[in-house]
Amino acid sequence: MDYLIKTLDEMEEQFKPFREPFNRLKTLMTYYECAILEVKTKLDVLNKEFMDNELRNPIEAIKTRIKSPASIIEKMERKGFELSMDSLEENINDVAGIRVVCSFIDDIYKVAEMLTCQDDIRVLTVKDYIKNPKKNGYRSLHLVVEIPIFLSTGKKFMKVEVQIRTIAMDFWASLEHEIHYKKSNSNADSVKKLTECADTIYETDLTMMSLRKEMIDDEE
Ligand code: 0O2
Repeated sequence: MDYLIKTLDEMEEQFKPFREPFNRLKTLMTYYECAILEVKTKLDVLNKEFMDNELRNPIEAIKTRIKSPASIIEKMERKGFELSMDSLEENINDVAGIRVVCSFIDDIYKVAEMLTCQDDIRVLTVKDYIKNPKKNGYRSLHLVVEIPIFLSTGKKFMKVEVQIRTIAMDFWASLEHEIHYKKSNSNADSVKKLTECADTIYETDLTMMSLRKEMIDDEE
């Protein structure tokens, strides 16, 4: 027993240098979780108001996630960033991620505008992969925003990445993420087929949007 206690004491001593960074990381992750809650509440409020005014929800689903430590480290190494807590906060924009799935393409831009015009939101970057799709056909609107969270010690701005896309774009991206994204053994034929699927899906999205417009015009 004495032996065990001695060993645990030694272990505690050995792990001391890791305790401080580990606690800091845990706290930082909690802050990112709080930032997600803030942005998600804003989106829920907008969706409810939209339902009240237009009798439909522009937002089909909201998915949230905190990036896993393994994925954070992989990204920092891939992009050549220093592996430190400050570098993580500074360089990794998508530790807190929110994916907003909309019904129609024009809903994406409505939701983005309604969110970013709020005066406590700072927009850091906008990447429009719908107007400028990636070579593989990936389409989505990416916003990196900063939002204040109110802690007992004061206000802290946290970064959140908001990805907004249609149901169809989300279907493609989810499957492509599983089949191909980040995989090194890419096969030219499957890449080509995935791109063709993305383009077909986009055409369908455009058709769905014009069908909805025609229906609205007929009703008026
Ligand atoms: P994961 O596993 O989804 O978390 P930046 O953040 O601006 O410094 P980054 O991260 O290259 O640079 O930005 P970008 O292009 O906006 O991409 C961020 C995220 O978008 C990715 O995060 C993916 O979630 C998604 N994404 C981007 N391109 C693709 C794609 O071709 N296919 C799929 N399925 N998703 C994509 P991660 O961290 O790379 O991956």
